[in-house]
Amino acid sequence: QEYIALKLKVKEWPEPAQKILDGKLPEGANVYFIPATLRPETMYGQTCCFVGPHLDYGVFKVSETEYFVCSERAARNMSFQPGIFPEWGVYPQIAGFKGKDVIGTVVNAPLSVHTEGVRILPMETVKDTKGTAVVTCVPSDSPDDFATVTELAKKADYYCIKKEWAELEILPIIDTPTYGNLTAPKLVAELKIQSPKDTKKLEEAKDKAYREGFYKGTMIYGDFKGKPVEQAKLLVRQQLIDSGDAFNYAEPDGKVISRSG
Ligand code: ZZB
Repeated sequence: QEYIALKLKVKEWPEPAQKILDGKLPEGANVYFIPATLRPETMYGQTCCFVGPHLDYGVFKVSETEYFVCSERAARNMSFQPGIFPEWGVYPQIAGFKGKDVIGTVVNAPLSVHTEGVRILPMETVKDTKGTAVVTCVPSDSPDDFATVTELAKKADYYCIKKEWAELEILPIIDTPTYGNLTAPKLVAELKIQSPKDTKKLEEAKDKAYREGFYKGTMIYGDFKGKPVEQAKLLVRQQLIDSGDAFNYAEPDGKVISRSG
């Protein structure tokens, strides 16, 4: 699985995270949350970024001034890919926390219309066996993301967040013949998906959204407005890599590289 890993730079930590990180980072260090995505062309529509509240995360040193937040498993995989960590197979961890410790962190999401920054929010269905265990949220085009932000806004107190963190404007970025320009909200309504726990229906919605968006979608926002998604995907990917805001991240087959092997 060939993902693109995006660098979301931390602008402001919440108090629990500040305590955990106290004294562990050099002056002027930049820390990035690293979501893995298959849909770079949707990055304009990022409204937040998810972590699994009960999952473990590490802060890994990639250079004197750059630190990545992701699962240990992902850092290990990255250390065996060129151009990420300086030393092959080495991924120095300087701190660790649970996802819930960083809820509310403000990060800068590259290409997002929300240039003021977006929040790190909880998503119960994030898996730490896939990608980096950090998932950037595009509610216009990902049914899982739309179902989760809807749930978070509805039960903000229960999730210990501010309602407005989950209510950033959802921008149309891709037009499709079947679902219009807000594919995910449309599919969530059509399939009567009530919550992020409707996993079966969400699986179906994701499948439909992928196929429609990728093969029939047209960009209606950004530098490649008017181009088919199939082309724009490669162009946005390259743009993000050239600007230093992203890098390639390949997911090895779990059976080939296991934690013990
Ligand atoms: C932004 C985005 C925008 C995504 C979209 C999807 C869509 P797949 O096909 O099952 O491999 N993802 C990545 N890592 C995880 C994880 N650890 N746990 C849960 N979800 C994760 O799914 C890859 C997609 O699943 C990734 O691409 C990421 O969300 C999420 F408009 O990033 B995506 C129709 C989907 N649309």
